[in-house]
Amino acid sequence: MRKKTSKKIIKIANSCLTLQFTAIIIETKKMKNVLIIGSTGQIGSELTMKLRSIYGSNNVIAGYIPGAEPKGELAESGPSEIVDITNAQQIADAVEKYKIDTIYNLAALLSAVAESKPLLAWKIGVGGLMNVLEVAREKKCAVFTPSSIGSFGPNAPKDGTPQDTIQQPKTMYGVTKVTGELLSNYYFTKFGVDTRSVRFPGLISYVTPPGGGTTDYAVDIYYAAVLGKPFKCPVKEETFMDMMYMPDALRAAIEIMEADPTRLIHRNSFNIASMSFDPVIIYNKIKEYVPDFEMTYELDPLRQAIADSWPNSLDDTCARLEWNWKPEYDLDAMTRDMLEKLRIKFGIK
Ligand code: AKB
Repeated sequence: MRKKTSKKIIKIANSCLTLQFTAIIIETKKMKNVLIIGSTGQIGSELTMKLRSIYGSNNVIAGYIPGAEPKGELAESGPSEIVDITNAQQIADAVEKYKIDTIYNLAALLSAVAESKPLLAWKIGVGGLMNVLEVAREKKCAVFTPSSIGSFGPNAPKDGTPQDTIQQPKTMYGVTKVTGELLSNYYFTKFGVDTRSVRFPGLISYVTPPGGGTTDYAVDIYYAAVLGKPFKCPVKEETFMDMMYMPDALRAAIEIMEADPTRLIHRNSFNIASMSFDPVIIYNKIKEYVPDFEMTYELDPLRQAIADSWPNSLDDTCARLEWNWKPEYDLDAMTRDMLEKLRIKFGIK
């Protein structure tokens, strides 16, 4: 009885805070001119469009590397600039030219591909971040650099992994993410650079496919279901990982940068979570809407080993308390939306 009452009070308090927070975003947008490094990737392509819709098309600069140029709406809706994260001068020039106050650093190799290219993963993830932080220190920019569930390793508690716990990843990806968190905190405490971050789970979206991640199967499975193909799952049953629908992830990336700094006890990086499932759970959910969908297993030993070293689910209490983080999509809502949007994308009735 007592438990129920206190839950209710927390719920009411949280919803009050949400209202108050929404008002703060509307009244005082802190980001004026934003540079996205890695704007054509899985997160960047959608975040750039979302930021343009909030802050104005000309105020959000799509940074890209040759060979990964913005296309279509992304190219037409606002300015873009070649910004290779491994080239500090290019970052500084873009910041100067567009009077940038906030940098979204989205350049990275995902977990599975980083295992085959560890030096490049370090060069981009850590060397690139140092370039961004140095420019940010000189030009007084705020910096968002995503971390990941991959920043934890097998020594962290598996379920409800706490905000502050052992981070001893076994992958190169995780090593770069933990290093990135430490460097970002260092630049905040030492130089006052306004660095902020969230630990993203596997991100699911119908827009730009991910490339080389361990959680990619949770995107691929929807494409197979919509295209009427059987799906070969690369990780085995009971492999639980945190996942999130892209609209929630984009909101998190924006809300953390707009959050009231006086409330932030943590900075780099916040656990955020919305759902955790294994292949059986997502398959059964899709089957509710696509009854003849079929899945078999064809294990990828690398992805399985990486997934086994990661948490099953994170505890995101600190993000909820310090900046009112709250996901909107659960597995069912995400599945309905993914299937609908992919059917539209492929012209399937
Ligand atoms: C990956 O699988 O590498 C990423 C991640 C969870 O950071 N999606």
